[in-house]
Amino acid sequence: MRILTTTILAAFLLMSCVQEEVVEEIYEGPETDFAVAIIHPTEGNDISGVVTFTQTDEGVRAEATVSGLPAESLHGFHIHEYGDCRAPDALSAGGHFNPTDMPHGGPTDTERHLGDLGNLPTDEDGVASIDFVDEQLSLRGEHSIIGYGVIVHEQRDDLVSQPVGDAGPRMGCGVIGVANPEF
Ligand SMILES: [Cu+2]
Repeated sequence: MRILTTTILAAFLLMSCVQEEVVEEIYEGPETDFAVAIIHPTEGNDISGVVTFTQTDEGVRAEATVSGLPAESLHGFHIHEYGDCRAPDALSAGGHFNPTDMPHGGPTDTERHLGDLGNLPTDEDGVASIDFVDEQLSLRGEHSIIGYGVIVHEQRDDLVSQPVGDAGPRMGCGVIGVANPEF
């Protein structure tokens, strides 16, 4: 009887060890070098666009083309904390992606939300095209941007006002997904 009890105890101990190991494994998201977000218009707007993110040795290269915006103007451009565009005004995407708990800033500031990508500048046709490398972004590890939201705002981000740069309502929303590298 004692042997049986000891055996059962040993089995329980072993099981709890195995369980702990599983719990301690940290999920770091999908391994990819290419991500993409399709920008859909919020209610009452007619913008559309594509944003791609490519992992490089220097950081993440962001390339965006967004059309249907007002001509010759600046529009706040951020990664937001939820990849959730369900609300007609895209407020479901929440605040800025800010896993390092920093104040709002511009993309070249050391103190910034990781999601602070600055502004999209439009041409005379209301089309914004940008291509830059963000040294602080990553498609890997615990601060990976995969799965979060991309928002295009109606107003200019002043890069200073807390917590969101006074960029106004959201004109477009997209979700950053793993891109097909062969597309
Ligand atoms: Cu924003």
